[in-house]
Amino acid sequence: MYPNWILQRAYLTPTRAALTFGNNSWTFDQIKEISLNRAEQLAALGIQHKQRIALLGPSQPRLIFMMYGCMHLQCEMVMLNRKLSKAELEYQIQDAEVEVVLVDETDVDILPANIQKLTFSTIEESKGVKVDIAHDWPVDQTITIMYTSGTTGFPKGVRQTVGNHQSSALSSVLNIGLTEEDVWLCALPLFHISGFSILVRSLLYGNEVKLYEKFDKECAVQDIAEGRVTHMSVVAVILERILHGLEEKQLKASPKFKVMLPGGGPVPKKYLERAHQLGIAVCQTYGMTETSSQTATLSNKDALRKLGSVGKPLFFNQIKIDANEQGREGEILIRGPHVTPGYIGRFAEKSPTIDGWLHTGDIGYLDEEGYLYVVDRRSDLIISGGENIYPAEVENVLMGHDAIREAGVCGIEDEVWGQVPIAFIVLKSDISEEELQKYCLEKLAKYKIPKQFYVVQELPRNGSNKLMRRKLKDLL
Ligand code: S0N
Ligand code: AMP
Ligand code: MG
Ligand code: MG
Ligand code: MG
Repeated sequence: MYPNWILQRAYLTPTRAALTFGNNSWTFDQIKEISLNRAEQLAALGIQHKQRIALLGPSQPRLIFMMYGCMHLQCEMVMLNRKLSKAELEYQIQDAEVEVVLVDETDVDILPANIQKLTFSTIEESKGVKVDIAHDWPVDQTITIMYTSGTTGFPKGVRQTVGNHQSSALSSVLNIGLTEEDVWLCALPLFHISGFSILVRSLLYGNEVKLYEKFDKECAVQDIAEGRVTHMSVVAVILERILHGLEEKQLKASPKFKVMLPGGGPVPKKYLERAHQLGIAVCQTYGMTETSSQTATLSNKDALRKLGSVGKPLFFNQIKIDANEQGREGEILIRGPHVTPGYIGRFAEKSPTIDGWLHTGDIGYLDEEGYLYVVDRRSDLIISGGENIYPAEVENVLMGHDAIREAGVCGIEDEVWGQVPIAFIVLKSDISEEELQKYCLEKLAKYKIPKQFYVVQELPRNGSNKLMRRKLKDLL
């Protein structure tokens, strides 16, 4: 058993700053009080101990208080991505067998109409009832469930347990270090593990989180240049915007700024070099939903010597490469206490590991000193601005249209987003680009909609009629 993180942190350091949002701040004790109140209010509205619920809302303190209220009730929290279409949200809500979605008023219209909802205001304004709050949590208790796309085209709900989050946070600090004076800037979505893991680290170490509702270039540049924050997690697009902002204003990072943690996809070497020129200590990291964030991270000391590497595995973790005899490159396999015990819903029976090793589908190699390089992403995964797009998912949607006989989707390089999807379609009957766009908007998150549609006579297929996605680009 492990202590309820919220109660334990408030007990250890009640008066320490926990959270800042705009001009408002909360101590750990205040957060405990508010979240206990939420737990009582949720219970009064019929939310049961250990019930699986879903959450949807912008990154504001009230979302965090709601999540912590759920955590006191030991609920399993399905974290919904605000960028998804109604159809995609409906799939996740049904797959997770969630009965009720706790939703911020502003996001009610994002949800399908037929879903049972409780708005944050309803909860915040209700009168609570006394509930038993667990002071200890079992290591295998599921805290969060996050959906990540799959090669089959159906997103999988990944369990992230007490043990997964804790070992992730612990190995993170063993590597990059953290003190009680540190302030971690959280501008990544809380529904992704990149954002949520910042909260877990804060509860475990007692450091402050500065929360942004969404990434804001001007504010981030000021916070970094003036030393108001010490750590920040970013994806490549965000890193570039910050670098640009600093360069534009001829500013440098404050010496108080300690670590920039870019991950979630490849980071162009140019960005890393520019960051160093601006005095930013960058530690490139490799991690995923299935590992509750970082698995390997490059130390700043090695940042230039090992430019492009994602570093060595963190203390509790092991990485090995499933390479064939010819070369040192192969699939990256991961083992450790941060690896998910499994999926929920339609993939519940599918084990994420084989003999304890998570098969990532990413291709990489370890150099002679044991540093990991990621050379190619999982199977056909497209990463646009840190958001994942599986071609199969988009293809399934396209082929669902009556006018489309076949569809093939792949990624192309993009200056802004790293990569964007494009589609090749074989038509059954005519369809306008406009109609196609409208249809896609109903079914897919905006970032998943192909930037270009190319009508072709046939798609490249192999002898067994399987689509050869890697050959799609040759059709251009
Ligand atoms: C990059 C972000 C901030 C862009 O969003 P922005 O600028 O706020 O855009 P909007 O105002 O919302 O929309 C404007 C237009 O741009 C389109 N758009 C938005 N996002 C994308 C996108 N990603 N790709 C393509 N287009 C996009 C909108 O549709 C809109 O279009 P129009 O104008 O036509 O309406 C935002 O995308 C963002 O926050 N991205 C990051 C998401 C993220 O956190 N990804 C990481 C997920 N991976 C993990 O969690 C595992 C790895 C991990 O844990 C980690 C990752 C990073 C750092 C550290 C760690 C760690 O291990 O700790
Ligand atoms: P997600 O499913 O959103 O958690 O995305 C995780 C995936 O992002 C990994 O499996 C990799 O394909 C990719 N990824 C994460 N970090 C890096 C990195 N530093 N370099 C290259 N790819 C990365
Ligand atoms: Mg994923
Ligand atoms: Mg991603
Ligand atoms: Mg069809």
